[in-house]
Amino acid sequence: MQHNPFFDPAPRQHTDGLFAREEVYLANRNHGALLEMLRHEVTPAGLHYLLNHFDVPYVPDAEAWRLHVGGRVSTPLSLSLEDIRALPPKTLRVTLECAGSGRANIVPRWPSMPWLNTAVGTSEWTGTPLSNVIERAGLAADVVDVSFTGADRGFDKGHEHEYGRSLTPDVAMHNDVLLVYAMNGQPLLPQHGFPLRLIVPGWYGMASVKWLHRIEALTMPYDGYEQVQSYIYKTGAADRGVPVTQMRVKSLMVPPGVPDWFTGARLVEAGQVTVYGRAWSGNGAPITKVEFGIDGAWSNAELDPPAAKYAWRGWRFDWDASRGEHELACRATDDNGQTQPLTPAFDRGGFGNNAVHKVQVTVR
Ligand SMILES: Nc1nc2c(c(=O)[nH]1)N[C@H]1C(S)=C(S)[C@@H](COP(=O)(O)O)O[C@H]1N2
Ligand SMILES: [Mo]
Repeated sequence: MQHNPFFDPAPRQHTDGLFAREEVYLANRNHGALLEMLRHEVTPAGLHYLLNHFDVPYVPDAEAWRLHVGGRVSTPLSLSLEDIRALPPKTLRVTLECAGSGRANIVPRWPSMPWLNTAVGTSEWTGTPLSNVIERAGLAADVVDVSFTGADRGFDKGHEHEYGRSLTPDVAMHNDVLLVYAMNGQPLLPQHGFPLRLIVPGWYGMASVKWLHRIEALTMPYDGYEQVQSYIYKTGAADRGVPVTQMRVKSLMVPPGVPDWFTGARLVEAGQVTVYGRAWSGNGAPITKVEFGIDGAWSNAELDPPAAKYAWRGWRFDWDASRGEHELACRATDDNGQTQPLTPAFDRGGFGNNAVHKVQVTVR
């Protein structure tokens, strides 16, 4: 490894103490959804959660942007946005969730972006299937992996890198994996990948590389930092781990009532209250059931009509709120029979926490 000033940082340790200044720094630069805005079926672009590892690249002139396609291809390409916009367009409504959403609710927690449970949003993503570009370049028969590199660069645990991820050729060639230039019908916002990003529907967000400027066809598995050292489920230090891929089944509710400014504690007036929420899963698996929990007793919520394949599904529950303290919860099940756990499983990096969402309320 090249010498760098962050080569041997003080190793981070799991903690269950107060949030550190470094976590607050990350939470200021990144942000989650506002749960009340789950009422929107498509998240307004400015309310979409944000997760950037490094600095947002400054791109003053999108027309000068080039996407380079190289490695083991028959025709290396250098494509402008105009070239990409000339390819057959496709729009998909896709729910994106950060694999670290819920990290701060795991005890002990990994010091990183301290997500509670709001790193999720749904957009109408417009671009062209990635397969259109890969076919034009032509993969050699011995290609086993395709890497995607963003224009943002920095360090993690002493490793300097541009943010990069890979997909196996079968996933990369799937018709729903998109090279995207528009979000909700508008050019991508700078923080969401302007001018060009990948969207890998059904997968946690880390696969959807922003500020995409290089695609490379490889004859060996890609060994970029974010692929092999970061997004791996691990239960212990010695665990070789399992790569993080598809999203796990999950649901969230719009907390009813009104909040206390500092604590966020909720106050609800007694009587009929409709509680709204959304549920989603990975791999385009439909949501088949959402249950609503009141002090540990579960009943079925009412589902909205089936949603777009990769988008969250709305649900509602009519709750007769009685005076006192209550714990509300929601729990989704998908078509594969997967159901959310009541409590999070431990994961070293804090990935894949799909435990049920609980909200404490006081009813007066
Ligand atoms: N180039 C680049 N792409 C990236 C990231 C990044 O830091 N750099 N973050 C990834 C992660 S971890 C997530 S969850 C999503 C977040 O996308 P959003 O900020 O548009 O919601 O982008 C992914 N793509
Ligand atoms: Mo993420």
